[in-house]
Amino acid sequence: MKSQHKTSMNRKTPSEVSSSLIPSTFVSQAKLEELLSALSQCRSLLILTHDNPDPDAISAAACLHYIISKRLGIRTKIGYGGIIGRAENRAMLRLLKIHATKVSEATIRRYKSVALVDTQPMTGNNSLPHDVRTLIVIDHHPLRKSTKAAFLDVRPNYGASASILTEYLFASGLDIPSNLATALFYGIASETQDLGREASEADKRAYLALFPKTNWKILARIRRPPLDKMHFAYMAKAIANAQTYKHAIATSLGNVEYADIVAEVAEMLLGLKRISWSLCTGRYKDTILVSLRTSRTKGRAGTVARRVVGPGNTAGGHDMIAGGQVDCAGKSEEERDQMERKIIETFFRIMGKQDVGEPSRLLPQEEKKDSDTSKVSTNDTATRIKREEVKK
Ligand SMILES: [Mn+2]
Repeated sequence: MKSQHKTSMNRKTPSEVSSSLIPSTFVSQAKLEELLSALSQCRSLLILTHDNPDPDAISAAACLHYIISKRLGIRTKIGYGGIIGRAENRAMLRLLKIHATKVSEATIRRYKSVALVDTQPMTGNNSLPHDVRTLIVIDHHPLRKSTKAAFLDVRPNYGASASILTEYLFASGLDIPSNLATALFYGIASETQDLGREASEADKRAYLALFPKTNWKILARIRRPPLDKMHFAYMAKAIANAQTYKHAIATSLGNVEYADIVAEVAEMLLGLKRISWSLCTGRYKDTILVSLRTSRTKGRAGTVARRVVGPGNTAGGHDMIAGGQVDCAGKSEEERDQMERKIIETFFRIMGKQDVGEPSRLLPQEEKKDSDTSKVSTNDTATRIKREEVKK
């Protein structure tokens, strides 16, 4: 069925695809009305994403916000629990004028109605208190048994939540502002690596539908944002600490100022020749964050991530991208270092199966310094840069 679909699509020119395939295969009006009627009793809505929202989550939330405010006039706010640190994501918010704010648990509790986008209750990557009910869940991660909502649209076969929301947007018949189209296009493009990673036919359809409305100049500025010195310090530390083992690479960042650098590093390391798995750890507040990437299309990275963090901790993901969290509250810095090391050891053990063998460093040690001094100096650099940035 899937391959038949593919063949028929290949025979068409792009314009035929956009005119014939898009309207009939997108979500129906009825589904959109179902979404809107779930909100009939509601006066204000909080759209909550995961704690460190990526372009997929940000654009999906912005799209839901747009549809709801235009169609129902409900006061709607986009919130997240963590921090948006990645330069691309900050540029996205700024250049596309998307308003998303950090929300505390108390703020979340003030809202009677909450919509979760690109995440689900109790996944460990969002700040929704476990006793707060969700009105709406729209996501593309595998459906959890515990996920309940008045309106639920979870499609694990989609590569991006932005693709799901694009369908609602087209079904709504509303004007599509260029900023929103650009956000959704970037959401799909970055989540699927330009349709090369975990993208389905549905993602391609959404991508094509948004293509003519995308602002390419703004998109180029989002993709190449100015980077602060911190970014380079993290990259330096990631590379200095990186170890390889068979077809896997892993590194630890220690304390980080923003969580999404952990995913950024995991993605960067996957670029190494002959490597098909990468992992990065970093500590943000009282959590050790784990980010996992693989180039294997059926890699079941989510399953590997759950084994890496171990029982009692949360993890999840798709075939090629996954993440997890390990609680480290009450632990000393030394114990936290040790926990990060243990995560990497477990990862390498999984990668090596029964085989023995030692991981080796990505880069040879610098000869003039011993390992400890070089480690301390990278730490110092990061701290010093942070101080400088704060002064500015
Ligand atoms: Mn996503």
